[in-house]
Amino acid sequence: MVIQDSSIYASSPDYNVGHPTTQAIAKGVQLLRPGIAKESSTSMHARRLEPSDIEFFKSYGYLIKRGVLATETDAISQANELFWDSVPKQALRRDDPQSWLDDPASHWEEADHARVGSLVGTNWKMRSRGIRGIGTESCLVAGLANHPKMLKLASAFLAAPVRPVHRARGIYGVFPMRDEAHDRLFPHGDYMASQLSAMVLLGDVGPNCGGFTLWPGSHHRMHLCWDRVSGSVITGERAETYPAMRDQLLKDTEPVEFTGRAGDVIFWHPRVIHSAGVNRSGDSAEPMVRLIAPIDYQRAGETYLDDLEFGPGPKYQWWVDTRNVQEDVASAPDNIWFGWSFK
Ligand SMILES: O=C(O)CCC(=O)C(=O)O
Ligand SMILES: [Fe+2]
Repeated sequence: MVIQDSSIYASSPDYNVGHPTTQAIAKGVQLLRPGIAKESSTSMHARRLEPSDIEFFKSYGYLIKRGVLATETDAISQANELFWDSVPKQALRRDDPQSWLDDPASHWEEADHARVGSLVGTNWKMRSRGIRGIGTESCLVAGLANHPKMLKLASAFLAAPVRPVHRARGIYGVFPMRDEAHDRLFPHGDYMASQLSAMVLLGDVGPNCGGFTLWPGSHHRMHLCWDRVSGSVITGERAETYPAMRDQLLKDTEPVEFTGRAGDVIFWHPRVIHSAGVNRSGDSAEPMVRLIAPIDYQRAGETYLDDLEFGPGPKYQWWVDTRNVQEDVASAPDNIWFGWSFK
């Protein structure tokens, strides 16, 4: 049963800070410099999942599909308007880069973080609670997440019809900033019980402009650190192996950032280690704000469960549409692709 009434949890934090994925990165772990995310030879085929796409996704845990939603210019421009219209007191303005460059978070009062989503450093996760909260607007849900091309691609990955999406996570912005103290990646894994995740570009994003950044191949390395194949839970010894595996990955693997044009999509394996990128455009002639819509998919017709201890559910990760499912199985060395359309 998915609990609909979230009012009793209205004052709980967004995240479960006790979740093993949130353990700090060990001191002395040096992150490698990000490169640019690669494409499969068929990334330009926006309508189908080709065999070369599948091979690429299996190896690296991500797949770029160019231009899938490029024709959805109304939905994309409405999403951009929604973002800028939601800024408290219009303190950050779309056509006024000077308004963003000095500590954008200074404009958020205490109540704004809950009302329009938290802005920490340069990163605004624009979202809000409630069945009509930010993330549920039709430009995001009908216009992008449930667009027939997206549902078709998602079901080609998941070997089943996908459950229609009720909400995107929201709109996530990365502002440029001159203060180098904020020039950092925050690598982590999400615990949203998603079976397939996607980021849709809501504007053009060049290199070093805050592109969604991920560590290729990390889905393989992290698979056994989770209790089940897609669920949110990590217990027992895995609570220690998770951060150890992640830190080893960070030491030896070069991350890559997703660059492209409005309407391009990156599909990613939900166990991939990732981060928002660093937006250095503040020092360039054309400062820009990076905007994406993060979306999560799962198979239709499964038995969905709220997880009150780990999330997602009304208490933690309420902005996530995906849920744990009863049909999920224990993770094992040979079952990373359990439930996918390929082995
Ligand atoms: O904004 C991004 O690029 C990544 C956001 C993210 O990792 C998250 O919120 O889980
Ligand atoms: Fe994340």
